[in-house]
Amino acid sequence: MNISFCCTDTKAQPWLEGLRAALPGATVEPWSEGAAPADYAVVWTPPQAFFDEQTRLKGVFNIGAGVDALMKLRLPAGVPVVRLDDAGMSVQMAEYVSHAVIRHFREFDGYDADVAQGQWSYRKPRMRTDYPIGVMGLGVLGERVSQTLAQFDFPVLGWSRSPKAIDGVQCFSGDDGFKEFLAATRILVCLLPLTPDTENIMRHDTLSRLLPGAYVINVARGRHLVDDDLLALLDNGHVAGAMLDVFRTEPLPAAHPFWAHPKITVTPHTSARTLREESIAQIAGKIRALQDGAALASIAGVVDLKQGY
Ligand code: NDP
Ligand code: OXD
Repeated sequence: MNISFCCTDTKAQPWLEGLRAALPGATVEPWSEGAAPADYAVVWTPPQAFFDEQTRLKGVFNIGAGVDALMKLRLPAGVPVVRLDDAGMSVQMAEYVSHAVIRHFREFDGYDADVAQGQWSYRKPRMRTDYPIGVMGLGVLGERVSQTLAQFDFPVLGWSRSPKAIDGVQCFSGDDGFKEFLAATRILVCLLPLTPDTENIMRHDTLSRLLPGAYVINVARGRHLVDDDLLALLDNGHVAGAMLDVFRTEPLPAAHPFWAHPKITVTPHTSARTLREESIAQIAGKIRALQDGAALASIAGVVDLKQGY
């Protein structure tokens, strides 16, 4: 069995060693143009040339949860694409979003500023009921995040394509539920996959529907958010602030207004990192299962190519 590793912005050696150790007997090599076609591919933002050379692939494993970069390519017909299914990301995402929510709700930025000036200050405690949190996307990550936030006694709402029932979370779905969801949300968390249906979903008319003094947390993809619309709503005060981990161009260009905006906190696409050991164990387990004849339906994380996630 040949496994080809084709991941940009990734140190290949530890992955190659890990995959070789987890799949003894397999040949695991980094891809280079003209290399022998592979049985399985382990990829992150590969070039089209990689797929153009593959004639016998049985599966493509993406070392991230989001497959938007793959969906832009011409993939070999009939080959399953499998994304990471949690692999240690949901707990990181729950940490990040809880941090963002609590930092905003408890006004820790304000306290930091006061302390920096040597001031011992108090702010009036806020009511949790005034800060309903709406999580867009209730998949592997969104479900864990919404359940974690509910543990802090915030009112939590969730929105997904298909209807869901999650303890402690008021669930909405589809186009019909979207406006109601937005109108009841003050802190908005985006955990949607990037697809033609979700691109630019956070724009002027949708963000305007949030409760006044809204707060925006984007941990999904930069193209979910229309940057200028967020800036305009921060200027007019409808949105009080934002914590953003993902951007249309990454790294965020030095001249981008988000860097220096006093109401925006920027982090460098780090809310939920791919954990190498967990990911290798997950991918190797799935390759072994497929080799042993497991049904595709039994493999978690197989992408619905029609839906694009
Ligand atoms: P999942 O596929 O498990 O969940 C996606 C959720 O979004 C599902 O609930 C799905 O609904 C919902 N959804 C999809 N399309 C729509 C739509 N048109 N309208 C309403 N809801 C929709 O993905 P994950 O939770 O694993 O990951 C989510 C995204 O997070 C990834 O695609 C990636 O972009 C991003 N991510 C970012 C990271 C970072 O470090 N910043 C790290 C990891 C992921 P339904 O349940 O009905 O299918
Ligand atoms: C992912 C990411 O999709 O890290 O996994 O953004």
